[in-house]
Amino acid sequence: MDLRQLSTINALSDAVTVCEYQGVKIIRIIHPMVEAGISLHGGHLLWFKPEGEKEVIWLSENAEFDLKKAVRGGIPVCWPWFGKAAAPSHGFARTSEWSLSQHRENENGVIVSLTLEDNQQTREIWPHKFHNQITFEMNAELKVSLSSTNTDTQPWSFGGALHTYFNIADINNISITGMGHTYLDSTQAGKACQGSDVLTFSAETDRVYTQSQPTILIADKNNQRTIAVTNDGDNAAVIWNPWQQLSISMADMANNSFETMVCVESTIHTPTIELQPGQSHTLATRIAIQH
Ligand code: TA6
Repeated sequence: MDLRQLSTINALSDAVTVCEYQGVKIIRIIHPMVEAGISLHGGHLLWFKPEGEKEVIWLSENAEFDLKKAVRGGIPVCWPWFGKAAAPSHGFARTSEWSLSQHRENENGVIVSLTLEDNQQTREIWPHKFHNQITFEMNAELKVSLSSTNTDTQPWSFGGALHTYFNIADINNISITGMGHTYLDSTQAGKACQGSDVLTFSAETDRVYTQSQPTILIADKNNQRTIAVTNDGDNAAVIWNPWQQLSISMADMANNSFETMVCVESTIHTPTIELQPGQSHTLATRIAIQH
């Protein structure tokens, strides 16, 4: 199914429409500068394509839209924890229903904001009150900002990630720079390791880089472009490719589709961030294409 071709159920403006796929509401952006899709389930960006560019974000051809699990690909919002720090893995935000709170557009692009607040379901998993707003600024670049506010009477701590899956031509012919040298290797139970300046891929890679530069560059040689990822409000950059064996074990990934994706994630890992009542924190990622 090509999600870009879904029929419109509600036109909100010239550039912003609502469509639906298997019960999942998708905010679709078709603007002279950019095309994008954002699922209200998970507050999850599914595709992003600036005019004249190939898809920047990878979405699995076997992605499952069932209003239960997180969609494989796009930008899952992992919150209020990263990974298996608690259950469910990567938190509940990526499987919660977000609300559209704002959309704006002009000739330069489109801005869409969604919100998620605590409710009975979230409090059963995590007993705190919060207000989350995620804002997608879409033009030739994409900026995603997740702002979390403590609306409770007690402090709480959180972690998470904007778990971006990037679309690349061939994992065997990309290199990543700017992620720093120091990392925890999740394929070796979080062992602290030292790497080199340039990261290339030839096996499963799952690393938490703790001293990244502000901008990480993915040189996608076969696509003749570089994707620049500038993260903010994070304390780690997670880089992940499952390689073949793990892909085969995942029902929502085609066996060889690991070849065309890599995750570079703006992450709050360790330490987590404590917010006092009324305090906010913004985790962001800015994605730009360079030729
Ligand atoms: O960010 C890397 C990671 O935590 C990996 O360990 C891998 O499990 C991946 O995320 C995907 O997790 P998911 O829960 O979406 O299958």
